[in-house]
Amino acid sequence: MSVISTSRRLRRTPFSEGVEAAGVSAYTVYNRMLLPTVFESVEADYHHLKRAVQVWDVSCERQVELRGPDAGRLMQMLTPRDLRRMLPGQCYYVPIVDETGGMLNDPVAVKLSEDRWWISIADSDLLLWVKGIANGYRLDVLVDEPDVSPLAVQGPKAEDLVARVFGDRVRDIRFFKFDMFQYEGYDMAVARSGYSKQGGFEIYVEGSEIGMPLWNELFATGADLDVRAGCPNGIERIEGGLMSYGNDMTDDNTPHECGLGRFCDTQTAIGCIGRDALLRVSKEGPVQQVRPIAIDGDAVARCDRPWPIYGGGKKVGQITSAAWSPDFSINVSIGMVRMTHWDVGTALEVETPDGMRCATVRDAFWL
Ligand code: THG
Repeated sequence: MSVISTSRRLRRTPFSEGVEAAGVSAYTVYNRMLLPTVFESVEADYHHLKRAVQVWDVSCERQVELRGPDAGRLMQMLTPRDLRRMLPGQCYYVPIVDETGGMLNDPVAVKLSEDRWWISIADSDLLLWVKGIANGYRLDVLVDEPDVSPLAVQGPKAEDLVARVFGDRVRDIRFFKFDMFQYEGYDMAVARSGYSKQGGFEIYVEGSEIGMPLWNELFATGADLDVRAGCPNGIERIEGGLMSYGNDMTDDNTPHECGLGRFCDTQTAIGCIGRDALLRVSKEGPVQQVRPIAIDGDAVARCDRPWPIYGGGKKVGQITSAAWSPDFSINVSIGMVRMTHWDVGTALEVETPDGMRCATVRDAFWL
């Protein structure tokens, strides 16, 4: 593949200078912003992430801010997850659905206070949908994209590194909760969350100008922890079953098809715009669903288009993400599979770019 030309439309981030100095070797585009995908190599980055600690420029996880008396009401209109028991200081993984129950995004909702929320979005133009709803329903709420850029610190040594910079109080933050900290006079929400299964934190950096000072401090303070620049890792996230919007799911899928039924309370999520549609489809249940799938043979190619899945000679689904896993010595993948072939242990065939491969539906890759 050739290179992508940059311009003002492809936004840099407050940390781009540091990412470049650290020797980034590939980017993708996410919410019209640069997102690093490789530093040393995807495999070297993977081993390092599981062993030490990495700092990730995930500024592309843009925030849609809701501010005003109707912020909570608007938030509940967007998702079938029941938000009534959510408290300030909590983060919720929330499916966002349209009027047909189709997935528009799968962000993390951050409740700052009753009338101030951030929606930390995956790769789709959610701001436009949210502005449209707020204005169409004449809600008393401001909707915009603030100058907030998440910086993730991930890996087994993440807690030690973040504690050195923000103090031991970060150790008390529980999974999917956040607390407020000061850095050089700037208020920052620090959450225990992130797009890996290795544990870690996300720092919501408000004010681009404080980005590089914080970046540099993390590296200076963590030298003995072997801290390196990293990024969401294509192998590790498939192993861990973390879904990628636009890859593993689109607006053609319901949350239930995406395996996100556990984040839906469609009966009680009063006000959710897709509620009626979801109540209708959830009566019968989904006819296809996302599954972890092991693909036999040596390392597969990069999955940049869906690979057809066959069962008994008929097409029964598609693989949407795949990678060779060094730790499990199999190709790990995520696919959407028809009900007739989604049981654990079902034998399948996958049409990869270099030929047919045998494959098996798995429970999870670590089982
Ligand atoms: N962090 C923040 N914003 C984000 C992401 C993130 N925006 C884009 C993208 N990632 C959104 N998608 C996800 C997908 C999975 C998770 C978070 C965001 C995730 N899931 C855990 C899981 O499925 O095991 C835990 C979910 C839970 O139990 O609540 O972490 O990573 N700020």
